[in-house]
Amino acid sequence: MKTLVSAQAKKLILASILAFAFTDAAFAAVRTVTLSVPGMYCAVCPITVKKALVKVPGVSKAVVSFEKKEAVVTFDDAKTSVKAVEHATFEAGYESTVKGEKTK
Ligand SMILES: [Cu+2]
Repeated sequence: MKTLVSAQAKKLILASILAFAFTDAAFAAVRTVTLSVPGMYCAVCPITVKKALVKVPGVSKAVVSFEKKEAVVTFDDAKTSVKAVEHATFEAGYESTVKGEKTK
C-alpha cells in the first residue's frame, strides 16, 4: 500500500514537472528589450516609433517613452529579432540601440 501511494506521488510530481517544462518552453521565445532612441525630439516621435515597432511581425508590445527616450519592445524571438526591431525604428527615421534586456 505504501509503495502504491509513493508511485502515485511520483507520477504526480513527474506530471507537474512536465507541465512546467511545457509552459516554460511556450514562453521561452518571448523577449523584452529596451531600446535607446535618442533621436526623438517631440511628443509625436514616440507615436511614429511605436507604429513602426508594432508593424514588425512578432512584436506583441511596444511602449515608447519620449521622456526617457527609449522603447520597451516585447517580441517573439522565433518570429523576429533585435536586429529587425532596431531596423524598424531606423526605417521610421530613428536610430536605436539596445540598452538592455529584461529577464524573468
Ligand atoms: Cu517628433
